[in-house]
Amino acid sequence: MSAPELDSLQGELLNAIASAPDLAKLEDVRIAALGRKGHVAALMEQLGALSAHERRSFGQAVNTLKDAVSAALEQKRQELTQIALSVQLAAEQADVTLPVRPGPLAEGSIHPVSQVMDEITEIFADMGFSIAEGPDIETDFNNFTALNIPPEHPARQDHDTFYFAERPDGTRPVLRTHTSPVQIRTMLANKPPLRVIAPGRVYRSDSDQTHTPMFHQVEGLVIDEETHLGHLKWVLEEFCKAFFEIQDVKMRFRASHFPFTEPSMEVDIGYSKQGDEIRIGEGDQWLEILGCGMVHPNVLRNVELDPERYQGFAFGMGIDRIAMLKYGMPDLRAFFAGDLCWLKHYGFMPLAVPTLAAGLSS
Ligand code: 2NL
Repeated sequence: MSAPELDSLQGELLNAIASAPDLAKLEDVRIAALGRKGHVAALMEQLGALSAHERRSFGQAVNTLKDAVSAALEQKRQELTQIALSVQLAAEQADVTLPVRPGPLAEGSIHPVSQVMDEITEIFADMGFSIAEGPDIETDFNNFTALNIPPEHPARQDHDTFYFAERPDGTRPVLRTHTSPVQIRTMLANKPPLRVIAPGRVYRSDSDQTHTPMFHQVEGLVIDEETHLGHLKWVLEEFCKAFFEIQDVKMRFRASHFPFTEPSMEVDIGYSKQGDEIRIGEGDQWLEILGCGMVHPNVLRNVELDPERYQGFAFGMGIDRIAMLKYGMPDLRAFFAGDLCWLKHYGFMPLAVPTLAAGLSS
């Protein structure tokens, strides 16, 4: 190949490099020029047929061409890389002002009853209570007899309680009508001092606008040698302030009657209503939220505790009702209807676990 031919080949190659539209096309040009079967390799093969003198000058000329092409290729490669990066950056631009997509976590939510149960256990755990659980199916002794509920008591009647068929040994299991049997089990299995709460499902044969046959309750129990009614009032006041997330709470303790406590009280909380909004803790209207009292000596005897030595208090409240109150849910029956719209609206974020430090429901 003559010198002018080499010049024209170099011109062609440089043109091809200059007009390569992208990195892939540039790579094609590089292979055609510098590859194993490319132009430069073909020129090198011609060297062997030349005289020593010609070989030297031709070799130099081919090397010059090779260097020129290599340099042009490298420069073009850098140019195209830069362009490719700019195109990619423009295409992948993120608009940080767009709202965050909720993602899969938003598809499932915590039921308000579970949320309120978690809030309540957090508050009492902070006061040093342990959380106790027991079975939904109970013995007649744990659910009634131990609690000083006599055989002829109306609570035992078939139309209030879900009884199972009589067992061969003559016993008749029940779906627990309150979580008190959990505390009976606790007292039978542990020595005082005791400080427990028992949250869970309970069952009564009752179904109308304001009652469902399964509902949720939390009960508390403290047993030691000196706990008295003053402690009970303080614990309940602290609970109400923490639960309703208010500084001050107005409470009223009314004398009442339960077979398992003596004395017994029902507790009302003060509220006011402005339009549709209920304000807890102030105002001159009253709402009953729980029942409580000092544990009846007969209950202590039934779990082999000496009432001359041990005493304590107990309380019980309905979770569903106070959940309705705190989160403004008007219809109890929606709680157990499994309506996805309702759950989405009233449900809580799964990872926002209630803590006193972070705020129970923030
Ligand atoms: C209410 C009233 C109450 C208790 C529950 C209790 C448990 C034991 C011993 C004594 Cl083991 N008492 N529980 C005491 C007073 C009231 O619940 O209105 N619940 C919704």
